[in-house]
Amino acid sequence: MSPEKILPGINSPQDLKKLSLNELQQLAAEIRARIIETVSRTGGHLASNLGVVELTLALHYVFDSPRDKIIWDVGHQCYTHKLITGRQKDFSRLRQFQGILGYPSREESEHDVYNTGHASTALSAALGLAVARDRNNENYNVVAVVGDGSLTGGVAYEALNQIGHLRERLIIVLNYNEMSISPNVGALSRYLSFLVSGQPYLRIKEQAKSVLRSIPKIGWPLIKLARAAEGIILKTFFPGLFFEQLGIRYLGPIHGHNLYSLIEAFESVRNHQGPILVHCVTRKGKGYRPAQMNPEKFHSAPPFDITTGQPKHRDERPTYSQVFGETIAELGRQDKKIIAVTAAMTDGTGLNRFAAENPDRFFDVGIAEQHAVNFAAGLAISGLKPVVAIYSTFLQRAYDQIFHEVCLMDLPVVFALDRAGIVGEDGPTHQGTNDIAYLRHLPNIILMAPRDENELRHMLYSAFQYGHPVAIRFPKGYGYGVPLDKEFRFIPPGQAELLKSGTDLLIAYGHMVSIAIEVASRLEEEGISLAVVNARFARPLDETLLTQLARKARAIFTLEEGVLDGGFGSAVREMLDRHEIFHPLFKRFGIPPEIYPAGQPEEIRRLLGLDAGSLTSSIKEFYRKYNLL
Ligand SMILES: Cc1ncc(C[n+]2csc(CCOP(=O)(O)OP(=O)(O)O)c2C)c(N)n1
Repeated sequence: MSPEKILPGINSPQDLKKLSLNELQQLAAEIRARIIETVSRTGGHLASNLGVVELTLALHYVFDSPRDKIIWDVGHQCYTHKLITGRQKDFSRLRQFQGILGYPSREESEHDVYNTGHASTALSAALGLAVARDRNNENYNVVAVVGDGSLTGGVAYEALNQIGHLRERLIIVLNYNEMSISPNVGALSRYLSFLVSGQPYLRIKEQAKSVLRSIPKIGWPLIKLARAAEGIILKTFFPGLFFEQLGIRYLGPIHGHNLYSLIEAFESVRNHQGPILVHCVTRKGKGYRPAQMNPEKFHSAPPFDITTGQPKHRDERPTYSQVFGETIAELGRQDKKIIAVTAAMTDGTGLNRFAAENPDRFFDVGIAEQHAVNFAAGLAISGLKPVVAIYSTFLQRAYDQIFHEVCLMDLPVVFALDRAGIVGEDGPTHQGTNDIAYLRHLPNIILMAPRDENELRHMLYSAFQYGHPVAIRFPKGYGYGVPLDKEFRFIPPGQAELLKSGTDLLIAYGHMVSIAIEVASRLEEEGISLAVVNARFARPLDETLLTQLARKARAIFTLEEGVLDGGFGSAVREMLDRHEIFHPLFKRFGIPPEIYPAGQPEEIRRLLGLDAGSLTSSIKEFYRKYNLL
């Protein structure tokens, strides 16, 4: 007979505290099963979440949330936390429209202290909370849980720098699994695995022995010297020295799936005065073989078959990332100066092929978008041709580097902005809707967006020839399955494409072009005639074509999957103003700057009125309102 289920009775972390160690272990198994079952339907961050089940239970067993504050870095590993903090019922609607988010959300629960989604923020936030606690004469623990991948982000070091300086009471739980999304990179990662390997202890012994052996036994002064030497060696090789030297106590490494060890470790640091780091070693995908064997694929998985681990839906069409990846590999074969740079997203951006073919021309810099851009500037100034592939939302991190290091010097760096526009299930932190607005005003930059995956190829080919900074934005997910031209075609900067003639004007940017064509053809049946332009560029705009069409039009509509304020439509409006074309009626369709939820991209487009049906109705309504029919 199977034992009674424990999870249904866990409504808050308080309920954990009544459980025995055996019961906690059973609970961990139930939680794993629940996460696997749910994510197999909804998609989500499976491997990371399976890796922190015991760690999360131990934290909530020892600490007293919400009085004690637990902050999750990135937040993609918060599923166990959500399940035991009163959200079991809603968990089946994880990452769904009007369901619960896959990241911490203050709006959802008092146990979610800090909203996250982007990496490396937990340490700074935790320090802020710790300082505020002390200023307010309060007494609780602040715990930041950060992965070794997120520890590659520069802001984490800015935080460590101040944490070691202020020495506030603060607990850092380092979730070490040797993985970012891909295997973790960099010197610090190497250092952490050195700590885990047990080598520090061996080295201490060996080095101490050899130094002592080399000192002759000639009286106390030399023995003292020997002790001092041993001390130096102990300091040099003492585990966690890096953190210790910064003023942060180090405890570890701790077995991150052993509840007893975890609870003991957390108990022992609970009352520590000052900052302390607990180094826990976990395994991504723990408890589900396909995820354990392939944590990269299961970092963020689409819905999958539990038995086989294979994705449920297969599509013959390539994704934009795949087309980007194949194209950059092809261009890389032709031009050996092309260098690809990614910030911990080799797989996501489709750069695997390029990386495999050109290991010496590929750089994964870690979760370090600012550094990636700065590094690329250095490459470009020396005559190489860097392409920096980063998701639209994460490139926000590097705004000043794009301005100061690339655009001001007019360096030919190509930015490939994947996941631009609505990304769907990951929700507010991941929507790639700001890039047009945050790039459009920067000096020298060329902004482009392909109407389909075939045009992406030509744009990428052209971008390397412009000799200026270029950003190409393209959406998440599948292309249209259009045939891909073998020969590359050069697109001159600022050259738009008139796709259909008409009385009035609909100008679309990027993948919204296909929706524009559909809208125009639906409206044609209603007696509304719209010329349709594939703008291709948000900067420079095709001023010749657009002003020529605008002068004849009674109404102009712009369509983009980006934030309206400062976006593509604004660029067109400003350009018409410069040409003193004031008379046509003008309406922009895009995204208002409010936060909007997670869900399928189609659901969000409908919500925002950006699907073909809603746009057709809105334009018809506009014609009625202004008597254009
Ligand atoms: C600024 C930023 N860049 C990139 C990402 C994409 N991303 C999400 S999780 C992740 C890896 C995090 O690794 P780690 O912190 O070790 O957590 P793990 O998944 O291994 O538990 C990356 C690169 C992000 N969330 N934020």
